[in-house]
Amino acid sequence: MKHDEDLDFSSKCVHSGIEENEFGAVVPPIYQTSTFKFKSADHGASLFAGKEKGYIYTRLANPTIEAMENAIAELEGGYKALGCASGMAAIHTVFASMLSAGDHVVCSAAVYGPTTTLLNTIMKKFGVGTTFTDTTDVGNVLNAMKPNTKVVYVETPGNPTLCISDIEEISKIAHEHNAKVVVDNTFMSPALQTPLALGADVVLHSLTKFLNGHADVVGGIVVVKDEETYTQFRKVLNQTGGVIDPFNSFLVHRGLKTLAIRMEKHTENAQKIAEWLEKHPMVKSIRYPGLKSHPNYEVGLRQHKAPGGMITFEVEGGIEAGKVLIGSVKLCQLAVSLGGVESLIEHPASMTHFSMGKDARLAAGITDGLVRISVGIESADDLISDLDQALAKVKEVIRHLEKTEA
Ligand code: LCS
Repeated sequence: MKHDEDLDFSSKCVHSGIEENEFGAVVPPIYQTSTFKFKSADHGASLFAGKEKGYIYTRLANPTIEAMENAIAELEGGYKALGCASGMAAIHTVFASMLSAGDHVVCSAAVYGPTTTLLNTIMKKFGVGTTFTDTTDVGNVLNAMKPNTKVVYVETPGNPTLCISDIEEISKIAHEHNAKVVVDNTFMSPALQTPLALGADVVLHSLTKFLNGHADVVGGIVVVKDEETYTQFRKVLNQTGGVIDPFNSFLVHRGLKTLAIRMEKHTENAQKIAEWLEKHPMVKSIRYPGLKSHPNYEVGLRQHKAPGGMITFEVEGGIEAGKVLIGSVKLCQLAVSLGGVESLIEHPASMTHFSMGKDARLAAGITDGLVRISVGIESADDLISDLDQALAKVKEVIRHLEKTEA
């Protein structure tokens, strides 16, 4: 029998975080309780004083939440994890724990829109400055570093441009400048990329996406490397209160069991669809980390195990044509979010990245015509035939417009 740490990733997905329980239940119970009874006044006081281990109150700790946290910490190769109410709560927990007034952050230009907004509004209000830069070029990271830079924040692949930043090289630069590296690993999941092994200090996720995988939970997670960081972050999360609840933790833990096979199928489908789209005459440009045409293809090959389930592309005919496309798909659903078993399509400029403003969007390469697909686990052929009929509609509309203009 292999030691736990030698198990294959797919075996870890099924077994991580599962402890023996009273009745031998194969699936751990849901402790849907806000509070825990003390055995005596002295016992309560001793738990509060940290003299004894045990549960007190679910905002501070809960066995169902902890089981899910331990599973993800193991999959990411970290020390421990902190379950948060959403991906944004995870990002806020990280910033609030690592930064003080007067500190500076270097952040990838292409990140989830509200991450940009959080840094530009709330963190700015508390005296934290940010330089946004294209982190796919490590030279830009070096140029952006200041004596007060405490955090280099990287999302890779970036939402929605799928640009890839070199975690190992960026970590070297950050560490030479006494700054820590935080990676948003939402688009890859630990099945495909483990940033801590590449030198990052903290990794976080929107659990809402691939980790849960079934579009029925909003949650977030932060994974850290050592006890000191864990204690520092846990204090902030306990005080600010943005914790995940037991039932959502249970659902995420259930979703994790199939993470390895889901990511295989997402990738297999996305690769087929991207190769098909790349050859389609109505597709003006396409970004997928598994295509050789991707500008950071080589970094991707070094850094991730597979290119994942996200594709962005632009159709001929600009923003209006893009709207026709997303309004014409039938199997793909027009919705934001990503990483679930069902395929979703959206328009970043008017939806997920609207809050950034046009200038920041263009600086990050998010053009108005860009369309993003989160490829699900349906049949790739069915998805291709859906996109084919939608692209045929785009062609019809463009022809019609050209005729009326002529
Ligand atoms: N990080 C990334 C890379 C994300 O894509 C998202 C959400 C978050 C963090 C925040 O997570 P949440 O608080 O929503 O759990 N991304 C979304 C998207 O692209 N469409 O809708 C949500």
